[in-house]
Amino acid sequence: MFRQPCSVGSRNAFIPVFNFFKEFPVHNHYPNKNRGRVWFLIGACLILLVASRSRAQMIDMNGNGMSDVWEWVYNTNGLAANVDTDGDGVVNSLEALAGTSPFDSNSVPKISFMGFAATNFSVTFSNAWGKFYQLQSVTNLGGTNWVNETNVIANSGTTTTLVAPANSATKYFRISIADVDSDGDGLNDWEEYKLGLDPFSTTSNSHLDGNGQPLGDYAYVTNKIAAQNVVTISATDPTTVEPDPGQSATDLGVFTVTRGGFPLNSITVNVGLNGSGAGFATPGLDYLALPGSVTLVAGVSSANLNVTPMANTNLVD
Ligand SMILES: [Ca+2]
Ligand SMILES: [Ca+2]
Ligand SMILES: [Ca+2]
Ligand SMILES: [Ca+2]
Repeated sequence: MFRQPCSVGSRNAFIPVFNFFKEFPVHNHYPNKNRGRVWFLIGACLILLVASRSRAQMIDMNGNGMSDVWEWVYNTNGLAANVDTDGDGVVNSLEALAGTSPFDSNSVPKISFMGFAATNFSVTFSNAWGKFYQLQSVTNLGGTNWVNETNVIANSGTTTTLVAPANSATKYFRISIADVDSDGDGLNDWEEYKLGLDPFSTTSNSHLDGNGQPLGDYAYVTNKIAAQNVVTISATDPTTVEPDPGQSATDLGVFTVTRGGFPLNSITVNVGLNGSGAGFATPGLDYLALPGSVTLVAGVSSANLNVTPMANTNLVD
């Protein structure tokens, strides 16, 4: 389905081979059925709605049609799929497909440059590693036979450039974004990059299964995500000794706050004491008071809380 194309403007005179106009974003609505692919159109100011091929594999343990990895990365916490939360023209389910943030209108499939030089048309756009981008063209606006000009799975930098020959009097271009599972292990390439895995190896997690064989990446990820952000605290160094008056503490106690799963987002863990009075050490008197919370930023799975004892000042000679 097409919207009417824009009228031909003066830019067309400078780029006679391509009736293209730099008018973005053009991706301001999508049908719900378009679940396997995001399109953003270049080369003409029209909106394209396209039925999709089947979706590539992804981790979707909560069955909402959006990658659980994407949900954790952006902390979406039950965000509706068919709503455009940040108002950038892309509904959340398609932000998930593009690997962009549903809370940031600047995080969106976006063209940063396009140009026509000699015999080629090129377009540069912000990328997400592991996404499959195709540059496609059609020679007339009503046409439906889009031709794949070139494609790439992004795996470097922050932008990708695709180039197609300018070999027709008129060409309209679009870029499609889709997930791809290069190694067929059930995790798409974008997820594997986000989780620090190799999208071209099914056993890249360095763990062994119960039989001593390399653990598959899919099992590894689903096991870990089942414990995503489950927090535990342990006394990694359970004893500490108060120093003599005038001395600094040399033997600290240590609590370690650890979260399960992958450290994809920042979380703050509240910590508290569960006793006071006789028999309990007193903060600010027996030891330096502990903070009331610990923040584990993205990329960090655990943090230590040191317990620093204070010198006895009430010793009786
Ligand atoms: Ca999901
Ligand atoms: Ca959006
Ligand atoms: Ca966005
Ligand atoms: Ca894979």
